[in-house]
Amino acid sequence: MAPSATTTQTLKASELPKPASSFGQYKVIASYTLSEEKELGENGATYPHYLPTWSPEQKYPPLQPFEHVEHGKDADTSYPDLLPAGTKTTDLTPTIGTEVHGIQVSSLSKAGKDQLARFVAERKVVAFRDQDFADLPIQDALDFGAYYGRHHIHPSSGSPKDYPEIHLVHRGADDKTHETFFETRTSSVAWHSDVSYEAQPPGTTLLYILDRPETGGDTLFVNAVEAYNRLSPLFRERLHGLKAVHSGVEQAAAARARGSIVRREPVSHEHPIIRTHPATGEKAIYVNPQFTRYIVGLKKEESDALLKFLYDHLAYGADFQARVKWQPGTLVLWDNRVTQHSALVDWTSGQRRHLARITPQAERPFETPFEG
Ligand SMILES: O=C(O)CCC(=O)C(=O)O
Ligand SMILES: [Fe+2]
Repeated sequence: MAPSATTTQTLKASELPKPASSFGQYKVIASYTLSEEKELGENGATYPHYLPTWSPEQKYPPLQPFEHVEHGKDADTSYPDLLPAGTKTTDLTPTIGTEVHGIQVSSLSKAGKDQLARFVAERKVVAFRDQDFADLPIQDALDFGAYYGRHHIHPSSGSPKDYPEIHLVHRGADDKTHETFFETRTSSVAWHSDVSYEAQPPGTTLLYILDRPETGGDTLFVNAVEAYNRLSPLFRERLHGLKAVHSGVEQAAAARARGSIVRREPVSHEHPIIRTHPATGEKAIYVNPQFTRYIVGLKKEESDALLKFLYDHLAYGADFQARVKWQPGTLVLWDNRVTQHSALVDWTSGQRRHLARITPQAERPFETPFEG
């Protein structure tokens, strides 16, 4: 008989293939060595003071509860200060995403900032073009963001020197990590809601571009309210009252395993799997495959199956998702309570991608009763 192309082989334990990491390398969760020559030299980063640093001296105690003030509640929903005459808005899709031209977010009045929180909660993600955020002193950008809540300091991501409140996304020029990443993974899509393991996860969240590839590196968003509304009333009713555990332990362990820093010891928290938005009253699915571990009270197989259904439902819902294309000067805000997002690593041009996130924390997730 002709030899089969595939033959059984016996492997020693040391030769066993390594399982793919559950943490995408596209997401900066651990330090790496920056190529100073590439990042600081000619054609280096446009905003070198925003290059990532990881300082082992940055050690913080556990986060304490604080009272969140939801400014979106106070907003005039005709948006006179946020979207005055002459502003151009274009919806990216019917249920999620709007692009805005013609206003400068950093100059908004208090009323305008309240309207911003509400508009973002309603539209889920909003891209403001031609913004000056990247050119402001970092402290001014942080002072603006502080209106929406206490700054979250990420346990392990890179931050600009002396500004641990800024979370950086950075892929340097000529970075080749995608080559190894796609040896073990078919796709870079990794849906998540940011740091949902915290007791009070972020709400109104800001992300602005510093450097970008000409094409590629878009960010995907999904509307978790619409995802909830698409479910049958019977199914929605069953989800109410359930809680899930979200854990930051594995992210911290991955950072440590890579020799990186952990600024604060990791935590886990239980959150309702359907949460209500404090300003809009909308209900959203609040479980995500990066940080949610299991549903409390279910057996493992039951919890795994239900979570997989919810993750797939969110991931397949291209008819309630939006894709943001970054342009120089783009500032994106999303409401992290009612959306999930994913970076995309789909460019191989070796062009730098560099973004800064400001991450105000919000209320402890709460649920209101099923309404049919
Ligand atoms: O790089 C991106 O597009 C988004 C990264 C991300 O998940 C974040 O900053 O929260
Ligand atoms: Fe994120």
